[in-house]
Amino acid sequence: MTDTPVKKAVITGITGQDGSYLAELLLSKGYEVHGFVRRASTFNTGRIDHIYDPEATHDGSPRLQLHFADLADGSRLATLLAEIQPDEVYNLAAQSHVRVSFDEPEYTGDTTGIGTVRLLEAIRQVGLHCRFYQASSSEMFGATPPPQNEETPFYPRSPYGVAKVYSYWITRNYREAYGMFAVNGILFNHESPRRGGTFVTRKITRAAARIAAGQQDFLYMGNLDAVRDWGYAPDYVEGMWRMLQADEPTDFVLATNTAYTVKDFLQFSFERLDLDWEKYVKFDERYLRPTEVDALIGDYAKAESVLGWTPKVLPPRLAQIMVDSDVAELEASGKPYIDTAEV
Ligand code: NDP
Ligand code: GDR
Repeated sequence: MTDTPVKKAVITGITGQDGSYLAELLLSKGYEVHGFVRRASTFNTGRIDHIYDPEATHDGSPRLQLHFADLADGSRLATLLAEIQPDEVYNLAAQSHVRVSFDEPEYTGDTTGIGTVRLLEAIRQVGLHCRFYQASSSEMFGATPPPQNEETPFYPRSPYGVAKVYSYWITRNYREAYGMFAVNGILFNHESPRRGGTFVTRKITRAAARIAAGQQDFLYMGNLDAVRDWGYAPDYVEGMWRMLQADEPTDFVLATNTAYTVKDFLQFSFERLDLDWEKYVKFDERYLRPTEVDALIGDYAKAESVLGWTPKVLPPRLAQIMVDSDVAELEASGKPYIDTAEV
């Protein structure tokens, strides 16, 4: 009897929220995981340090291996892919902040858009027969009214959304032109205690924890009327994996089909700590976007019927999980948090 070969996966963006949860999931399934990390002058592996153990080996190699690679550098991507020979590639790397994409539209286009074709072209040039996942976004729907599903026309409202539309179509084009198993997961907002501090949910839950601890007086915010469909990141990485195990390559929406405003999320978070959010939140126009996405509500019926995927954690439970984590983190740190967020 021969052993089943260990599956190898590449994750770009492994240091981000989703990359860290996906790496945990794939390691738990026995994969050898190769994370691509961009070089920074400070450590950027805080979300994966707990799973990076060079001693955890199989056949003499660590189960999780990290490699320096930037989506700006196509030849580096090709070199690494040729060495690793992965079975699955998950492209999660991006300049992922919508507000920042208005400040850095060209950089966002280069990373969030052209970065995807660099990776696809590297796979093609190396001649790999791997499966490819592209982190597409509900931001592609933009101004098209909800509910949104796989058939909904795109109308992006930011340089980020426009770049994601490019990546969506180049992924479909490589599927159709070259027969690649390349799929788009069109994911609606998903959050967790590992969410970056400048996205609205984490900004709120961190501030609620600090205000309750007497370490912050006010929270400055932009448009509180935006409607979002907020899910839980660990549920969503499970859906990404299922997309690459499907019989046929096709695109899927992952969402919760719930609709809450930013105000609702403020209320869920502050009431967890017996606080009235209206006493603490102030408006600051710096947090407005030149063009806003008013309402995103996803219809995930296709993922449910084909992949058997459903979301498990919804608001308000999501907000409670994040607040509890931020309270625990603040207590563990024992030092005041200094807010330098500009976005
Ligand atoms: P994060 O912002 O938390 O993570 C982004 C990752 O991309 C980080 O690891 C970052 O590295 C890396 N990265 C950024 N620029 C480059 C580059 N030029 N080369 C290589 N790596 C780079 O995003 P999320 O985890 O929240 O999202 C994952 C993906 O899913 C993104 O593509 C995002 O646009 C998309 N998405 C996210 C949704 C959400 O609600 N979270 C919804 C729909 C789509 P570093 O750590 O060094 O910054
Ligand atoms: P979004 O997430 O733009 O939906 O993109 P974000 O949390 O940044 O904003 C959600 C909504 O909240 C409003 N808002 C504020 N947002 C931020 N960041 N800071 C504020 O102070 C603030 N006040 C109000 C925003 O205007 C917006 O309407 C996220 C990212 O993860 C993308 O990468 C991903 O593709 C989409 O979700 C789906």
